[in-house]
Amino acid sequence: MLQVALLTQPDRIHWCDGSDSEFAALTTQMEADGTLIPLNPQTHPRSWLHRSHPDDVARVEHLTFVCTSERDDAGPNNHWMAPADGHAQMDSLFEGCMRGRTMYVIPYCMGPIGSPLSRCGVEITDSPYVVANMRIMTRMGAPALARIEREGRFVRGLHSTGELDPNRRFIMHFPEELTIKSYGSGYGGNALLGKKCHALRIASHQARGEGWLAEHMLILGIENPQGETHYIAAAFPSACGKTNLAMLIPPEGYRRDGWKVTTIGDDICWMRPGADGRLYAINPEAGFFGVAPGTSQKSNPNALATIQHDTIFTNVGLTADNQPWWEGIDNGQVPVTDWRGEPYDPAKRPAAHPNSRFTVSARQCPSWSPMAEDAQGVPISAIVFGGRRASLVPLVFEARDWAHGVLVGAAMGSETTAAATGAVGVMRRDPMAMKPFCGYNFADYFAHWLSFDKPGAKLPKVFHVNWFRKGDDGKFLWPGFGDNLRVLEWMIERVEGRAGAVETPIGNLPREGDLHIDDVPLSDEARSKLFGFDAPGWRSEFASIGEYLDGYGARLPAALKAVRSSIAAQMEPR
Ligand code: GTP
Ligand code: SPV
Ligand code: MN
Repeated sequence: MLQVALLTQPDRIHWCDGSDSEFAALTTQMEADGTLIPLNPQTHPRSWLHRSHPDDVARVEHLTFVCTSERDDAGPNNHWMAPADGHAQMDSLFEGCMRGRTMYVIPYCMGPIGSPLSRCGVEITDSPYVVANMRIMTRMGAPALARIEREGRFVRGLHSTGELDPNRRFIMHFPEELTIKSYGSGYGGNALLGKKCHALRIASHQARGEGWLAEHMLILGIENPQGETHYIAAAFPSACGKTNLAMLIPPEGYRRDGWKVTTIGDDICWMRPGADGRLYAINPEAGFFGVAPGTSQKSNPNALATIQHDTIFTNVGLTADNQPWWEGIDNGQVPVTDWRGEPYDPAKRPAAHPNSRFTVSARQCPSWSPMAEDAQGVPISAIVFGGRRASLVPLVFEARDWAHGVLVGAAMGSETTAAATGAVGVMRRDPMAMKPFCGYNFADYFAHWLSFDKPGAKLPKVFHVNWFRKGDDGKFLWPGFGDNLRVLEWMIERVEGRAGAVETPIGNLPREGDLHIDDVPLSDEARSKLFGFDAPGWRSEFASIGEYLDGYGARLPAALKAVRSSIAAQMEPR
């Protein structure tokens, strides 16, 4: 701490206690300097709009580094720098950067304070916006500090918004030292270091050594009419539907029959085997940093209810009476000001940035589960992988066993979104939705996943879904959102050994009759594409998966290669 202050030269140091009064003082100060714009107090009490710098609106994968002593330990999936060079580069940026500013010291805990699965960290930052967001997203303040003092081990994070110059911006990780240095961005995953930097990149590295998993997954509970609850963890890439699925409201008939969905987490999942051999999961976060565009009473009523008060909105538009607005909100209102603070002109830009977000406490969510505070975590019955695939990939299929499930995750592909800077809509491999977040070599990561299959293990079943299959007209073929429960129901029935399926080389697919979709209007094209297996298409997909995996060279586990080759061989025309 002292060293950091000597390097960065702040005028003041503030130790964050996480209290209400501290939060109130910070927001008042940010209202005064324009960092936060208060929203309409009648419609959105204690809520604000923050406009970020227009060049600082998303994660920057090309400026994100994993600095391990051996280059190969970071792997082809990460940008790498030698730790000494990384530190030198970052420290020269940090030199004197907090002059005239306040340095905030944020002790935080990722996960319930009393859980053995939780881990702590301290983020030092010069951004009061980061402090306010970390207060919502983590267990921040005195109880975290007490745990840190007891344990002595914590992740060290240093952050400065710097000049917000994209040419002087780096997000650097030193997993061997449990250290993060982030400079030049104030945005979400670049700056709230507890989130992607700690809970995924550093934690995944730590988890490998300690026998657990840190994943980019939502966690939800499904209670059936018999009152039995199954927990499901699902990995979808950024802006591909985790928040929406985690807060799913069952279709009407299901509600009438007594189905309930509860939310444990919407972005990150830490899992480890329990004494009974099952995987137990916690959500290390305490809030949601969710995508605003597309959130409506129709698509995600739970999210909309959650963000009616005590919410920070970043980069959304405004109505004439200071209500937040985004594309797809569909509430009959109109924006007058866009996310850059200029008069709204649809010819110029959308009102809300496509990666605009809300930060809100998870406790405000109507579907929030008390089990999210459970120190032992929840037992996972099924793991779901999925991406945005306009073509080829059916609605759902089931992996035959754990090793096949690991291949299904490793082979994931998805079209890129606005959550990271760069082109949108380009298909890329995003294994387990962790391409931007795995803090070590993917080859070792796949081996780590495979290692969970050992005597005594009672592993979840693994599935793959695609809510984003399009028809010849370019429109989504599956209604998605609440109707996704129909697919989750099939998974649970498969877990319980009740539902039927057809075997194909890529895994087990439901027949149309295995899903309750009688009241879902689906065209013949939709039915054949959502439930069909396109052999020639998958043959070339498997060739492409093979080429991708070959990029990991000799480190790639032989068992994974063997699963891929055997499926590819089954698909060869005879
Ligand atoms: P991160 O917070 O970036 O990790 O993303 P996320 O996976 O939580 O994404 P989120 O749930 O916010 O999804 C964002 C986008 O996916 C929005 O454009 C949604 O409208 C769209 N989306 C979510 N679920 C569905 C679905 O079932 N069908 C379709 N067609 N779109 C969906
Ligand atoms: C993502 O991009 O996957 C997010 C948002 O969840 S951020 O916190 O910016 O990483
Ligand atoms: Mn995410």
